[in-house]
Amino acid sequence: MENCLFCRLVAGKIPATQVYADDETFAFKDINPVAPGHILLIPRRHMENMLDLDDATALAMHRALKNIVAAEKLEKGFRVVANTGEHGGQTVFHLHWHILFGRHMGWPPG
Ligand code: DGP
Repeated sequence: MENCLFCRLVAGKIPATQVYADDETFAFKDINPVAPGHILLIPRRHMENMLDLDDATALAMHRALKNIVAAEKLEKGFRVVANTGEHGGQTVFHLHWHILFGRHMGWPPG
């Protein structure tokens, strides 16, 4: 999608610090980190949010997540967040999983 920020980023039209890539997914550092480690994992194919996620892409996202957790040595733990829709606080409407790590996470979230 031409007007989607993350589609443009996956296509290399917007610079990003890549941390992981495979045929179906792409991961990069968040431009506005809210934790010492803040990675965004996205499907290469455009889909708006979690509700659009098909089984095959969900598996690919989970596999990518596990690869990133291993590569980043996140044995102390991490948090995955998928802000969805207006009340969920989503601002970029291409599905993305925030992978947050490097500190203790508070609860409840804001
Ligand atoms: P959300 O609010 O959940 O839709 O998260 C969108 C995230 O995307 C937010 O944490 C900031 C990040 N972001 C927005 N624009 C860019 C960009 O151009 N590059 C990178 N690396 N991250 C971006």
